[in-house]
Amino acid sequence: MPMKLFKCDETIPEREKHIYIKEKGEDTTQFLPSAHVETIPGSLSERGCSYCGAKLVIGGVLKDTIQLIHGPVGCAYDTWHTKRYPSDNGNFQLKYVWSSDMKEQHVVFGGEKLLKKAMLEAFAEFPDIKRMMVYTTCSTALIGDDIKPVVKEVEKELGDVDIFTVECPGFAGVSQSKGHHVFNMGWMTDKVGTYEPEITSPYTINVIGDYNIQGDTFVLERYMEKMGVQIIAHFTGNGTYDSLRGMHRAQLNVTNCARSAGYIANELKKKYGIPRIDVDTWGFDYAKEGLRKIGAFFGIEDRAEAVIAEEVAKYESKLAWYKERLTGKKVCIWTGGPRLWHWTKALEDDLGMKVVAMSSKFGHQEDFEKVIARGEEGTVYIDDGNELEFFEVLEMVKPDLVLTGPRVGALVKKLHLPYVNGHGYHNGPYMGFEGAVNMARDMYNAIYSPLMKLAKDDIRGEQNLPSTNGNGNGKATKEVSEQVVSLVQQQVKEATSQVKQPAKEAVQVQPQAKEVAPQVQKPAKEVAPQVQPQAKAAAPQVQPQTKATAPQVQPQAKEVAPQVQVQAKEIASYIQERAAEVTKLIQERCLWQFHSRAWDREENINGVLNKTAQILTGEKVVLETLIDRGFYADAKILAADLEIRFAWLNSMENSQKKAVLEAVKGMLIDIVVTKSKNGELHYSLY
Ligand code: CFM
Repeated sequence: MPMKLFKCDETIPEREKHIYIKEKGEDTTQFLPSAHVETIPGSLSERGCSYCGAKLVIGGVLKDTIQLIHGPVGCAYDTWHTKRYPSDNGNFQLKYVWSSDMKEQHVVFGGEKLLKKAMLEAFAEFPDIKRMMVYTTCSTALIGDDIKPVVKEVEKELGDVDIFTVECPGFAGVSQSKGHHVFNMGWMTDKVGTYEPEITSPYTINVIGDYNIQGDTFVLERYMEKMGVQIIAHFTGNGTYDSLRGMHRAQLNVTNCARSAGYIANELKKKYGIPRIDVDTWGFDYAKEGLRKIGAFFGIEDRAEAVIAEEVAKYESKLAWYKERLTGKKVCIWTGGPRLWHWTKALEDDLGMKVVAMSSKFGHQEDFEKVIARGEEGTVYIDDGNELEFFEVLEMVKPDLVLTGPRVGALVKKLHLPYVNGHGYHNGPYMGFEGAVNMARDMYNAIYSPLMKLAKDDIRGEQNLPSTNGNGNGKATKEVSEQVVSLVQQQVKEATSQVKQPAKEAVQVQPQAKEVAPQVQKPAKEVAPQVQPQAKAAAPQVQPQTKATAPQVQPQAKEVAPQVQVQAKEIASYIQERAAEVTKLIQERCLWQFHSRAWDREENINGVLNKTAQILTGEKVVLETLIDRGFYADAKILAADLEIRFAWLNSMENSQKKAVLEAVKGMLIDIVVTKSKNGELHYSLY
């Protein structure tokens, strides 16, 4: 019974569809939590509203744009500086927000005049700012205020301003996810292609779905600068309004948060033929992989390797220090959705931690496909979790740490469990190499801090200490405070004694730590002896069973002797077994198989695996279009990974390698398309 009904949900049994515990041998064709559907009445969801998804997550990040919220004042305040996305221009976006401050009279008589007045006032207050976003909210949408004509009037009157209208009231969808969608599609239709950016490098990209949480974007920008790659638009971390209007001029879309911004990446591919490469920007190994993909796309692998070598030399030993102390620690990840799949393997592979429970506020089934493919058996996967479920799951899995937001974090703290802010971070950035170390440091500090242990104790009772000095003002006497201090010191000593203090030299840079690119590491050859010698003779017979034999051997088929047919069967099952190994690896590591729609998944599976076959067999790889190069970049990383992990590959005939990859295609299409339980695969609209 892998779908699980928690005790606390007995009165809302529908919750069973949303909670899954992975068991051995299962994949997402058997079980996939229901997701991105209305919250069940009675379940205290922690989701945000759709307007919030557009304003707080995406639009509000821009550093040069007036954010005007047409509605009551709370809609503006509650989506203002609650998120920590700095910019390099003095944090304009964190300092200011505008509201039309709607009141009852406007609800009764209409708010359009009020909106126009507010827009003109806002531009007048900041005469240097010529860009604005106007958002509708529940109240203005319900009374039917017609925003666009007002926007046109203001644009006409002022002449030199550009305004984007976001019509996504709080009730537009089941969660903030709808706001992402509306913003993406609106920007694509209204604004992309209306501005020509200055091109300063032969290598141009958009970075899509990164919001500069505590400086993440700055880290990525530095890597790209070192590689000589120009970021045309960063959607939307540290971004400007006009740079996002020029997104059509990039050669590649590097997509991080596919949930909030996969839509615009897909539209740019459909309309302008710009390929999309998905990356995981958190985690040491993933950071290497992302840079290598961009390097491969542009043929500047050496530059990517140079950045990797420099960063690894700086941060590897620090990460190792934390790994030693975090290995085996159990962690929960309870955030929006994508960070579940971005982080689970990164924490396990980089730091040896064990991810025991994951909860997604608003992820779609696509996000669960990704996270379940990457996640461990026995891990609990929850969609749209409620507070009582959180308490129950903590009891079940007994984690050492929870990565979640401050609201749920406060609940967790009441149980004297440490939490680290998985949304806005404790002390970021968390992206890239330095970010992986920062994140490890915050988790280490949280887990090993004595505070949570101390919080459980009532030291007054234990030590029989008076709590006041008798004057009724609640001040402890000097003597008493000294006793308290020494008691706390004692407990701190006990709590930390199990951990060695970080030796200074341990966190210093070890320049000798060398980073070897995967393609350079030549694995020892290991032949599958009983099969290999038969390979040549038997290869043709594989054809009818696997649809997968290299075409050039077909003409010999008739000449094969009967006993060879038996051998061929063995070969075929050998191929199938190897294909299953490769499929498992791809399921865990590759994001291209999980794009939002069936056609896109099939296109990627065929495109990447065809190129992988060409690379592995030494054939010429045709790179005519940008889309070809996109497939090639993903294929190159995969081919290198396969060669390292699967020694049998190096001893195979080319025709067999092709047969394996053909079989992999079939298996993947089965899992992520034909048998997929993802209800959105065939939606025509993104
Ligand atoms: Fe993307 Fe985000 Fe996230 Fe998100 Fe978010 Fe966020 Fe998140 Mo909080 S865009 S989906 S709507 S990665 S705010 S920066 S951390 S829930 S998992």
